[in-house]
Amino acid sequence: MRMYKALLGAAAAALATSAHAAVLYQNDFDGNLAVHAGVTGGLTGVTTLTTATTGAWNADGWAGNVLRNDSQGDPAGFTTLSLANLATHTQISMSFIIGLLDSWDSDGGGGFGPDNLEIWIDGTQVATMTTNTALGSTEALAGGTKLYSGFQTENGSSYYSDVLVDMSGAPFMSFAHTASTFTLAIRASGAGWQGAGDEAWGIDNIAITYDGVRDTPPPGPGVPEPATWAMMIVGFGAAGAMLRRRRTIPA
Ligand SMILES: [Ca+2]
Ligand SMILES: [Ca+2]
Ligand SMILES: [Ca+2]
Repeated sequence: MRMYKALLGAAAAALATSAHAAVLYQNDFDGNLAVHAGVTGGLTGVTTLTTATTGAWNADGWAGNVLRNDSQGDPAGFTTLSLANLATHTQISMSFIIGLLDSWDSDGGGGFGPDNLEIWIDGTQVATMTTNTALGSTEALAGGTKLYSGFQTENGSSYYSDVLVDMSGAPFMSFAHTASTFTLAIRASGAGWQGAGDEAWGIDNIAITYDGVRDTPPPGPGVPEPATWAMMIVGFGAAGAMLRRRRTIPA
């Protein structure tokens, strides 16, 4: 009987994990905005948009409108995505492009650095980024992949390089999560942060998926997918063979 119970447990687990990823939140600032059914909330704080110049970076998804935060202070103002009433879920995966825009001074001296970008999830800072398009010698991209550096992607000037980073592969972008609320917050900080026309950061192509499933229609046994049926049949067959074998052993 223990074997049967184990197999039934495995079959139940297979059913539970057969849910497909759903879009929790998606925004390219060009009209493609999606929020999972029933989820409330959105962007707050600094939400100013500007337009990316036409160039090679457009192919990577830094295109059309991008959110640009050039607020001043140490720390500077947050751009925050706050979502509530998430469906029951266990996992969240994010992807977006970060732009470190204009003249970043990394760890530069003379009072112009450090310049930092902080990424926070649910009230905890998970990453710090910087680059040295002006002063200093440090570039730290928090596990993201540099897509482009060479022009200022908002005005086509080559005086300073904007650094565009695909964050999708960074380790903190996929994580276990079960709470019904979710917050992604990003801000600049550092004693040398000037903001305004000197340094800014931006974000585009936000895509956040999760394994959230609404309980409608009401939960029931459902119909297992073909792969699950195959696993159950193989499993029960193996258990039957084991029981038959056991019966043939002389007492
Ligand atoms: Ca865009
Ligand atoms: Ca600067
Ligand atoms: Ca600075």
